[in-house]
Amino acid sequence: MTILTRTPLTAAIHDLSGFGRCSLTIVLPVLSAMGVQCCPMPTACLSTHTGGFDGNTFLDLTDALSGAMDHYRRLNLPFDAVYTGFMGSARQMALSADFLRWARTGGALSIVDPVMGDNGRLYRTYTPEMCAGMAALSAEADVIIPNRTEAALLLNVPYDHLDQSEAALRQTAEALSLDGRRSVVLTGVSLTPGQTGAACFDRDTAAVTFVQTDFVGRAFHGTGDLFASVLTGALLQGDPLPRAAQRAAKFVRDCAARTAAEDLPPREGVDFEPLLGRLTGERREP
Ligand code: PXL
Repeated sequence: MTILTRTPLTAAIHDLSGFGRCSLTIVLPVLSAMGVQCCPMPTACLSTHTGGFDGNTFLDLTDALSGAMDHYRRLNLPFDAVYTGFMGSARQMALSADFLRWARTGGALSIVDPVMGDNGRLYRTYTPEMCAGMAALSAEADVIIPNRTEAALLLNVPYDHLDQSEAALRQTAEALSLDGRRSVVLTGVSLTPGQTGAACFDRDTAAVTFVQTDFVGRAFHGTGDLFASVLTGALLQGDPLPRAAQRAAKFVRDCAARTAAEDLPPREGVDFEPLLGRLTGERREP
């Protein structure tokens, strides 16, 4: 007789951007491929993401999001995780923090990608009030997945002050853990030229480990969302944090290498769809 494991259920609070591969257009297919049921809770609906396309439409969905949260609480949906990303307004962050608190009482893991900016700059729609809201939301998380720009914002230090030495990165990951209360996966970390990856503080072991892969030579939009989505799927499959980060780094590297070889425009994101099958095959059955 085959013993079936229950399909894990995660809420995914991110924007829906039609073209450009980011947020929900990455989160949904990746989690589905990894055997996780994804309940999308869109924060905003855009024609494209805001990085590299002019004139995108932006429909704020705060009221609809609030209604969806109320509905799911009334249904008492048994979320195994709540995974948040790009937010459209400061109010959404406060609503999401409430929702995370509720889901955690039922045992859900809270995973916050504190999406605010990249390469030392804020994304176009982010305000200082929203950055404060993101820090408050991150305080509710079991796991945060900041890039170095977001780490600087969360720690309230200038981006230029974040050192890339191993000792400094170790310290940054630990500082972001709020005295060991939350796990941290700091992305965009390069220990040696030509390499990229993450520094992971695992609250279960209190250890910092590094994952590194070769850097394909070009930065593409949406790699942070792809990394965080694979990491979330792997955690829900039961992987320890360092292994989940390793799998995420490898998948992003493979997709970026393919996209670079095809010479596709960076603003269109990474061409991950043809490689999704690699994630499907990795589900461990009991
Ligand atoms: O990938 C981060 C992201 C998500 N969603 C939207 C964005 C961005 C980055 O620019 O604009 C709408």
